[in-house]
Amino acid sequence: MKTLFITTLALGAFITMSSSNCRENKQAENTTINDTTGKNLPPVETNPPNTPAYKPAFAGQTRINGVKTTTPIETKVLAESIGKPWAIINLPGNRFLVTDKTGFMQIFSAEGKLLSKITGFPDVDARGQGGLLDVALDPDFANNKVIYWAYSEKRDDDLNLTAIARGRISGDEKTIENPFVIFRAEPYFKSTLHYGCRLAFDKSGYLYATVGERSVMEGRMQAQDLSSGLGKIFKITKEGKPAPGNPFLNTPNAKPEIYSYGHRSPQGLDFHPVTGELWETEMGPKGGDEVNLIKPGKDYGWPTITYGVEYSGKTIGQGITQKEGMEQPVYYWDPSPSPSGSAFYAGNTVPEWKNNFFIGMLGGQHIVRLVIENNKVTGEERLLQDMNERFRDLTEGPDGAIYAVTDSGKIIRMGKK
Ligand SMILES: [Ca+2]
Repeated sequence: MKTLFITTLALGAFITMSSSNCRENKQAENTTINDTTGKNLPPVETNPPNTPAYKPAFAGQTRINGVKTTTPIETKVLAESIGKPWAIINLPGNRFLVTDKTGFMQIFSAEGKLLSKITGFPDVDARGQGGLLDVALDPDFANNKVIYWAYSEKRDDDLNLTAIARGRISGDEKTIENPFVIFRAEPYFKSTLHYGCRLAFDKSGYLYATVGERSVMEGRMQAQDLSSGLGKIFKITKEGKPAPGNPFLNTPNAKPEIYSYGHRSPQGLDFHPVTGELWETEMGPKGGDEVNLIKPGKDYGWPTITYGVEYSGKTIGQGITQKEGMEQPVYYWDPSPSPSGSAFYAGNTVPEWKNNFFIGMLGGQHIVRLVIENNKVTGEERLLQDMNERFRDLTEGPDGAIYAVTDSGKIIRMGKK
């Protein structure tokens, strides 16, 4: 095991050092390899960047030192062929609630046994990246059985948008009762891409929701437009009204539900277990996937600034990565692993994971573990790379393991051996 590990390290260092890119060579020289602590390893990314001309705004903003979990970990496939899961969250009673993109939800035991299928949701537009997306429990769920979900809603004229609805799970846990839409991220658009939409409640009972810019040029430009609901993170009440204190309540023509703007395709959202701050993962263009620390009223730059380029290789806008008044990502990836659902690890079962940020990667086909100290990323690890799965979402279970769902329809548990 150890021999294999050192061989992997040596290979990684060789690939890094043999690259023609100066930035990478410098990092490799400064790296002290320590295989007993699992820290200070070479950066996990060894492929050349798409945009070598773009430099990070600060040290450690990309290609940070690698880390490796030293606690023995085991991985188990709990369920297969469950459908097209998009989100997994904890349910009371040591169970999981899993959404299915095609328009229903399922309840699973911690062992991966299907306990119930919940139907009766409003129709979803499941074309492309759309469908029944994220779900969140009402903070008083134990008493009221109310849930909130995000989905793509289609009109008769074929236009669609991201909508957020609420409803109650029936006593037999087979249907959704009294579903109704509390918020629509208007305008309606003709696109089947970049809906968002991740949901998260804060401790005060306000709901945050990410909405993408629909991947068409007109929508992209609206990410900077406060009168449009595209490319935004919203903060709303349980009734879908603007949260009190929202940053643009008094700005003429601005949507009062907006919390932050300038987002592209944000599919991960969670609160840091210690600081309570809101962290987001966002799919950027080619070479510009981001992790952001979300603050009220801030502009996260899309499409004005980005570390990525068009899929054709063409620069975006003026080809700039920084601008006064626009937030820098805490971390970015180039090439793009396409970050999806994410969760902080708040447990103690794997002590070295405490307060780390775990992110499911789609194109990258792994789970990333980011060590975060003082709001900076200080280490990165790739987990479950050998499974060849697109990891759509993940959550920390009550047993201190990570539970993930994949596009191939699996539920996977990764926890202490
Ligand atoms: Ca950004």
